[in-house]
Amino acid sequence: MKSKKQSASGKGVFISFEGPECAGKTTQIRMLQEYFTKKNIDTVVTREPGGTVIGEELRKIVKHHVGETAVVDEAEVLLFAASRAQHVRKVIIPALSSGINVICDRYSDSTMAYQGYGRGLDLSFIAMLNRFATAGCMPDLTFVLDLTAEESSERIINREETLFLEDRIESAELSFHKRVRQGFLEIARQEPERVKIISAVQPKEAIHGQIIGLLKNVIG
Ligand code: T5A
Repeated sequence: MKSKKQSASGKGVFISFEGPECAGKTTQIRMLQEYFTKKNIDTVVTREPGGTVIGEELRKIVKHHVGETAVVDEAEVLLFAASRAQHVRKVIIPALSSGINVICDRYSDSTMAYQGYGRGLDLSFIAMLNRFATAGCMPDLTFVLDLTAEESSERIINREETLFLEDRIESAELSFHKRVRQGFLEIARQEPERVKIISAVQPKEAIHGQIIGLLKNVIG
C-alpha cells in the first residue's frame, strides 16, 4: 500500500517486525501503516515469506505442506532464502532507493531464530546465507514483539484462522518455539542498536506507543 510523502533523506527507512508466532506483528504493522498514512509518509508494507509472486508460492510450500510432503529442514532454510532474495531485489531495494519506507513482516532474523536456533542448523551458515539473500540490505530498525511459547500457543488456539488450515511451523512442538524465542532474544542482545525488544503481552495501543517512541529516533 502506498501513500504520498517520501523520506527527507531521499532514502526510505527499512523497518522489520519479528517475534514468535502470534506475537501481534500484523496488528502492529496495521497500526503503524495507519500512523504513516495520517502523516502522509510514503510506505510499502510487505511480508516474508512472500512479498512477490514467487515468494507467495514459496510461502504455501513452507507453511502448509505437512506429513509426507513436508519440506526437510535443509530445504526449508533455502526456500526462505529464495523468497528473500527475490523480495529484496524486486520490492525492498527499489522502494528504499525511491525514498519510500518499507515495513516488513519478518525478515532475515526469522531465519536465524527459526532455522538456526529453532531447527539447530549451523548459525554461521545461516548468517552467510542471509548475507547472500539480502545483498547486505538490513533493516534500520527491527521490533521483536516478545512473548513466551506458552503465551504464543494460547493465542494460536484462540485465533479464528487457526480453525481452517494446518500450519506446519506453528504446530511444531513447544520446545522448538522456546528455542526460537531464545534466538530472537540473543539476536537482540548482539545487535541492540538495531533490534528492540517490546513485550507483546500488553495492550495493543501501549505497544504501538512504544514503537512510535523508538521510531522517532530514526525517522525524526
Ligand atoms: N518463518 C518465516 C521461518 O521459519 N523462517 C523465516 O525466515 C521466515 C521469514 C510465517 C511463518 O514462517 C516462519 C515463521 C512463521 O511460522 P506467518 O503467518 O507470517 O508465517 O506467521 P506469524 O508471523 O506468526 O503471523 P501471525 O499472523 O500468526 O501472527 P502475528 O502477525 O504476529 O499476530 P497478529 O497480529 O495476527 O495477532 C495474532 C492474534 O493475537 C491477537 C490478535 O487479535 C490475533 O488473534 N493479538 C493480541 N492479543 C492480546 N494482546 C495483544 N497486544 C495482541 N496483539 C494481537
